[in-house]
Amino acid sequence: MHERTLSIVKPDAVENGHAAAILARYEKAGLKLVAARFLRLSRAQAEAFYAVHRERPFFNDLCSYMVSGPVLASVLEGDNAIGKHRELMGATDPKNAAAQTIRKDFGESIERNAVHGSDGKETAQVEIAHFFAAIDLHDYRRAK
Ligand code: 3AN
Repeated sequence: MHERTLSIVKPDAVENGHAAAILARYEKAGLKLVAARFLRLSRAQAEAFYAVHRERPFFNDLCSYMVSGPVLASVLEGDNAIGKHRELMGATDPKNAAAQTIRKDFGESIERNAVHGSDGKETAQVEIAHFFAAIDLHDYRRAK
């Protein structure tokens, strides 16, 4: 199924110089970039983005980390883009992530785990809207 998903290269991976390598993995896997933005989140933006985790014990630390430096947000498109992206990322905790996944290769810890990826169709839509307007998303089919 043709899908779109949100990726965030998190502050640790940007700081450590892995942003381009991570985007290259997406492209190599056949996911197309339809939008990208380099930005530093405000505290309010990070809290809104992670609102579903508001009650979790790690919420404050997670938000502090997400505003600690710039991130590279992008929208990826392709067949089964959501599942494919999560496969490329690997398990939340890099220690448990399979070999050759992004989190295994670039993640530092369960919190500083290099990338974010939407976990379903509805969350993808909501998360994409946190960073991009409809006009920012390239439509390859219409552009042809
Ligand atoms: P995923 O990003 O794999 O979908 P979620 O949605 O459970 O995982 O967690 C969102 C983010 O919260 C993770 N990417 C990670 O940065 C952070 N996180 C999750 N669990 C923990 C934890 N036990 N301790 C610290 N941070 C966590």
